Amino acid sequence: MARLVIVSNRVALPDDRAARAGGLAVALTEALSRQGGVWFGWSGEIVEQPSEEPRLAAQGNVTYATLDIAAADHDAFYVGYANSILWPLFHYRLGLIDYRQASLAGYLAMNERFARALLPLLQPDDLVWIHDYHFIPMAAALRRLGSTHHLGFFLHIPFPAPEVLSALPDHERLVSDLCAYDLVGLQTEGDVRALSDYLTQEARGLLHSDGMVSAFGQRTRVQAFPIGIDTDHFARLAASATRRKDSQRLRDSLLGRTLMIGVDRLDYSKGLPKRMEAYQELLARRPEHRSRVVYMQVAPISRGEVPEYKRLRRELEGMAGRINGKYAELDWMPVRYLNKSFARHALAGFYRASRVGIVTPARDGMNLVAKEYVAAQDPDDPGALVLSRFAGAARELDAALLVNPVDVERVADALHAALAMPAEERKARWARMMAVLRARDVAFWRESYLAALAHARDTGWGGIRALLGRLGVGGAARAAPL
Ligand code: GDG
Repeated sequence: MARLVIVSNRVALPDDRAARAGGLAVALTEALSRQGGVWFGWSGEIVEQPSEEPRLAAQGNVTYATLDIAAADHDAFYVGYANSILWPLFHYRLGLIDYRQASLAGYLAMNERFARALLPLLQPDDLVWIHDYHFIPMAAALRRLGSTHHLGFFLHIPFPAPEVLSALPDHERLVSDLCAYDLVGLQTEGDVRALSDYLTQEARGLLHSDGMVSAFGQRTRVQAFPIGIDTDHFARLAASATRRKDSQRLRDSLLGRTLMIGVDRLDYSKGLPKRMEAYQELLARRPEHRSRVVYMQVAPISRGEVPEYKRLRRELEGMAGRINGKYAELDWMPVRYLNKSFARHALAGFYRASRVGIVTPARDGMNLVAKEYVAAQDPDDPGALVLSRFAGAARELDAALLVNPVDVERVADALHAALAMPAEERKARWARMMAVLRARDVAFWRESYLAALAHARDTGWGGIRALLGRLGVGGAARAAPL
């Protein structure tokens, strides 16, 4: 079995319990310990003089390799290009893009630096799986250094339509770099369509009947792999969490009222202001819910250094305050707004205690919260999910109440419908969603991706490149005709 090398911005180090608790981290750690390999990425540290050599830590057959970065590089690469240009662009928020050429230069330079540090750690037959928008140019950087490895990429966020993507200066370069991978994994068929449309319309590429795409003088496979969660484990966690202190404390505090829950990183893609508006609309139009429901929004602060996130935080504090100011009673607070994170088991218990899960992002690659909410429910008395049609998860969870999050009146109607939904309907919808989540859990996602990557190495251009690599003529591989 080939060794596995994972590259991601943050590495779930063995001593970081919080980072290792999430379903994705667990799934990747499992594959690493089965196949042996390396997890490589940023240490999370910003230092004055970062070393070019990664810091290594080993646990069993897995090596964790991390690089520190300098403050200026962090500003250009992470805050600047990744989170102030690519994140808003890929989430269709063109107005929020803060484009600077220095950010692009910093992004490319960091990818080169990470590629240079990674290459000496690689063995010829490794499967290299690179994650997310921070590292789109990593394969191209590795190839320039002579790598003939089989390189796979997975994008966790949406892939934008060609008209949106082409608003990015240097978009051709970004997509050309993406084509240096042997396999490009995206969340949904819609994302695959968007990238394929770009390649054929903007880059005069060709789609082949075997699912391969050729463009920019390269050949790659583009395929959808909707990410899942560890469904059965999360369901067990939620069932056992009901006996834990946090869940009991929450239930006691409700005094018999019905709980609705939202759990999101504090991010403008998650549609939080519109969600608050919809809740306010529900209270305004349906007075029967006043004093009877509580909306709890867990929103841990993220990317606090990006100005747009600071603005969003102030906006939400104002909105929650206004709703509470207008509707609160002596013994009832309509919104509980919590800018903090909770342990995973506590969260599982909160989902289970909630009659309604509200997941209304403006755009989301997948949205794991929607899946976790469903998995956490009591099969005998499940809650109802209100879900944005713009979350990747809406493709699989079509038994949820699907909404357009900008249409606050209809979202308010959907919240009402969820609160009023008879038990039989809740059970039927839940059973349909749970069947999908069981069949397509995170292990299924990981195994399908790795099988496709291994296949890409054995067939097509990937196989030829590997052969050239073994013969020691790797550097020439990229220039060969298709
Ligand atoms: C990106 C894409 C895609 C949240 N608050 C707490 C907490 N969380 C956990 C949730 C969930 C995860 O964070 C969030 O995942 P999402 O999928 O909802 O969103 P992003 O962070 O934006 O993730 C997204 C995902 O990548 C995977 O491909 O689905 O579309 O944007 O697991 O439970 N966890 C704990 N405490 C909290 O307070 N422990």
